[in-house]
Formats: sequence, structure tokens, C-alpha cells
Amino acid sequence: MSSKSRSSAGFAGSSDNSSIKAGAQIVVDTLIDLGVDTMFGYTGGVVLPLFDRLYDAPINFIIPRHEQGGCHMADAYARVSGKVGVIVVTSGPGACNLVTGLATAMMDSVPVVALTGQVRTELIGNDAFQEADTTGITRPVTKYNCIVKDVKDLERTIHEAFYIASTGRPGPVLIDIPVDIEVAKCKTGGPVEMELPGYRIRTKGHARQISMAAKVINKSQRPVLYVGGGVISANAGKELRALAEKAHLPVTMTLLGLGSYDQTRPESLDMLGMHGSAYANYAVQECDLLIAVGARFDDRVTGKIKNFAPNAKIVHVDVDPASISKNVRVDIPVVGDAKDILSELVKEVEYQERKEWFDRIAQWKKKFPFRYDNKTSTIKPQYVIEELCNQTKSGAIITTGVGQNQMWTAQFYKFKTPRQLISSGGLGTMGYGLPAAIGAQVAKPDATVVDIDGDHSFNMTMTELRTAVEHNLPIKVCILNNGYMGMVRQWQELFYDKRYSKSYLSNPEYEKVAEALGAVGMTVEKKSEVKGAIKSMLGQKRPCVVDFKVEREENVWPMVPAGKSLNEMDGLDILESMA
Ligand SMILES: Cc1ncc(C[n+]2csc(CCOP(=O)(O)OP(=O)(O)O)c2C)c(N)n1
Ligand SMILES: [Mg+2]
Repeated sequence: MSSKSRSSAGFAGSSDNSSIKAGAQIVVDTLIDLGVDTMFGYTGGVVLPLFDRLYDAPINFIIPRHEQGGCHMADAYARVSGKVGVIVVTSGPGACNLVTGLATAMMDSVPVVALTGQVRTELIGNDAFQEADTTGITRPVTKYNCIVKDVKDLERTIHEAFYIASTGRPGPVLIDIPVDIEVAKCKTGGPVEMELPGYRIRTKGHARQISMAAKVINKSQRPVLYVGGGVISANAGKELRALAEKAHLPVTMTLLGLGSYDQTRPESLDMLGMHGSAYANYAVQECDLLIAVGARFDDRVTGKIKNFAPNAKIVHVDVDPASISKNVRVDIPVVGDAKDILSELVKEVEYQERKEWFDRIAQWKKKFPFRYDNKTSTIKPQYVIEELCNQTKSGAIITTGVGQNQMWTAQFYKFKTPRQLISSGGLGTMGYGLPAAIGAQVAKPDATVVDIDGDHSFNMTMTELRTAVEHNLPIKVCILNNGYMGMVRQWQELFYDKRYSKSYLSNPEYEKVAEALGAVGMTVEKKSEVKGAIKSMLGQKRPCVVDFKVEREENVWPMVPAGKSLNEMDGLDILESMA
């Protein structure tokens, strides 16, 4: 495609671009033109010209303690704000440290633009100091990447990067910029022409496909809406609600879809999949129509693929044609933007009471709600989350680590709005929670942002606490400290005969770590102190870490063991016995 515009991706701009400029200045001016007012980054030799131009640029610049953390911050900033997250780092080690962050954004379809410095063009391929093949290394973890070898291409390439990152199925884009390009000069100021042959985005859904989908919805006796993160990135929450209410459809969400539909509403079946609700999993297995929207039928959702939704016709609404029939055969595909398609679909659907179906779902809900045994004297991790949900009135932005902490958050915090749960779903990156909380707080300075973390997830990136302190970001961290890599321990308990091989390691005293880094630290060992500690944490104006010493060997239930069908859940007897 080709387009002429100074604000090609719909970003407003105001800087003066009509003169001869060095590459570094072109980068900064183009970012400002594209509406960037916040970015994350870490310096180094080959980005010095660029950082010099950033010295007095009107951009809020956050320096992480590690480039991985910076990339997670940019990613969470994007998830919360709906804008593109921007990170700039040096060559070699700086660029290599981005890989986990880029892969995290790629798997969860998050729009991030990464700018990496590179050694001088003439040194590329010479094993120069701090040289790495950044485009080679990051190709599989970016939606698109390239190296700029002529300063004349710089402005256009940055426009293209923002356009590619934020349109269609969003994702990370990386531009590698050799240091000589940062200092080379060229004339700027003309219209920016994007050259993107082969990059086509379908936004409008096919009218006939939409009508076919509406017809099967109207005829269906036992429908389920299965919603993923795509609805949130398409800003289609309102349209989703209109569809579910007008056609009267139960709604289940993936981990990344949580918040797209208000979980306190009666149509919500909460999360489905490996640690999803029994009522969502049973409903999917028994439905006659599954309407998937912005979801990709990931294996944690489908369980044994051959037995997934065995009686259902499948409608799949997705912006990415490559997702259609990738894992599960789809009967009615509708490719395009979820917001557009859902608003068209709403016009053609009719209300059906479906009393029998809703009664059946209500029975499952009554029999198998998410439960835990709170009669013990120890602190149950689920209790901490439930109490946090109560005290924040379901209104906080929550980030998570990976493991049990993440699954309990999905089960026990009731999300009401999109962009409220910020979690690494696809890659499952331990260490995401703290930097993500920082990115989220930067995006929404007035929001209450809480990282519900695992002890070992927190250990991976905890130095970023200092970044929060430095920028006066009042994030809160609840460490559900079970002393274990709890999810690994759970699998070892269930499938490896309780041989807890290498899933325990010692932890520091988090209260002291927090204080040493300039934050508020607290330790909670008694159940009776949980409520008060959460209240005090929520009142803090400084970053605050609360170390909850929780029950060490608690498990996440229900659980669909790997390779089993969604209706073959373990732990239902345990949940029933707690009634
Ligand atoms: C970077 C990374 N390394 C390893 C894993 C594999 N893994 C998944 S969950 C988990 C344990 C997490 O422990 P913790 O953060 O304490 O959370 P808990 O399950 O105890 O709540 C591990 C090692 C991962 N997801 N990410
Ligand atoms: Mg743990």
C-alpha cells in the first residue's frame, strides 16, 4: 500500500519538519509528529546521538533497570492506553535484552515500536564491539522488523512501523538504526509515502458472512460467546455487550479477554480453559453454537482439540485471516475489525429466551463456583485477591506474574472493564507483573494499579521497583509468597509423585528489599491482618510492596490436565466438598 500523509497512522503532529536534519533529530521529530509523549529506554554507545536529541525533547522518558523491564513497561503502557508503546535501546546487549519483551508483546498482539541502535553501517558483519544481528534475532518475535541503511528512509520507516504495529492484528515492530544513520543528514518536510506492498488490512466484515452468522445465532438453542483479547484491542467492549444482551448469549472469556465483558453481569461465564470455570467449560462442551471473537483457540483454552466443543457449529470473527481454522475447523469465518463486525451483527440478531440452556448453566454455576477453603488459620492466596477485589470495588488495574498467582487472579478478581487485567497470556513471562504495573501507572497516573505477583516471578525483575520510586509511581505489589514456584510444584504434586525437583528456592525479605529500594515494605503473616494491610497499601502514595506469607501448598482448581478434554476437569470433588 502507499499513502501520502504527515500523520499517516492517524496520529496528530505539530513539530517543524521542513529543514535539513540529522537522523537522530528526524527520529525524535517523527515520534513527536506521531503523537508520542511517553517512551521507555536505556542508553548505550551507538544511541548517544539519539539520546542527545532526546535530552530536551518534550517526551516523558522512563529509564528501566533492564531493557526487558523497559519493553514490558512499553507493552503494558500500550495495553492500558490503547496507544503504541515505544522503547529505545542500544545495540548488542541492549537489543538482546529486548527479546523476551518483544516475544511477550508478539504472543499477546500488543502494539510496541522498538528502536535499536546498531554499529556503523561499514562495521556490520565484522563482529564489531556490541554488534548483534538484531533483525535476525528478533525476526520471529516481531510482526515486522528492518534495518535502515539510508537516512532518507528513516522518517518513512518510522511511520510504517507505527502503522504496522497498530493496525490489523497489532504487534511489535523493531527498527534497527546504525549510528552513522543517526548523524547523517537529509532534507525532510515533504509528504510521507508509506511503501507497504502486500500489507492489506480488512476492517469491514463480509456482509453475507455476517448475515449467515446472525442466522445461526438466531436459530441456536445453546449458544456460547467465546471472547479473547482481540475484542479489547479493537475497543469493541460496548458492541460485545450489545450483542450479548440483544441476542441473549452467555459469554466466556480467555485470560486476555477478561474485562471485555462485565463479570458481575449474569451472562458472564468467567474464564474458560485449563483453569477456567467448570460452568464455562461444560457450556462450551455442550453448546450447539460457539461464537469466537478475537480469540485464537489456544491449547490452554481448547484442551484436547479433537474433543473441543464437539456438538457446535463455529463462527469465528477475527482480524487475522491466518487465525481462521488454524487450530479448530470453523464453519462461518468473518474476517475484519471486531468493533465493526459486532456492530453489524447486532443489527441482525434477535432475542431468544433459551430458558432451558440458561437454567442448565445456572445449575453448573451453583454447583461449581470458584471456591476455596477459608476456614484454615493460614492466609489463602484466593482470600487476598478476593479482599483486594472488594476493597478496590473491582476497579483497579491489575497486573500479574505467571503461575498460580495469575490463575487465582483470573478466578477471584472480578473484572468489569476492558484494559483492566494486564497479564502475559501467550508467552507466560515470569517477571512481567512489576514492570507492567509501572507501564500501566505511567499510562494512567490516577488509577489504582496493583501487581498481584508470585514470589519467584517478582524475583525476576524486582530491581524495577527503583524505577517506580524514581518516577513517583504509586504502584502496589501483592506478593502471594508461597515460597515455591507454585504452579510447577502443583504439576509435580499431581503428575510427578510429589517429587518437588528444583521448584523451591530461598527468597529475600521483601519488606527490606522494598525499603532498600526506596519503597514502602510490609509483611503479613496473620490472616487477621490481611484486610488492614490491603487498606494501608491502597492508601500509600509511594510504591508499596506487601509480602503475604500464604498457604504454601494450595492448588488451583479446577484443572483440565494437559491433553484432556475441557469436561475432564480435576478438582471438582474438592470444590464440592468445600460447599
Ligand atoms: C521466564 C519464565 N521462566 C520459567 C517459567 C516456567 N514457570 C511457569 S510458572 C512457574 C513458577 C512461578 O512461580 P511464582 O512466581 O512463585 O508463582 P506461583 O505459581 O507460586 O504463584 C515457572 C517456573 C515461566 N513461565 N517464565
Ligand atoms: Mg510462588
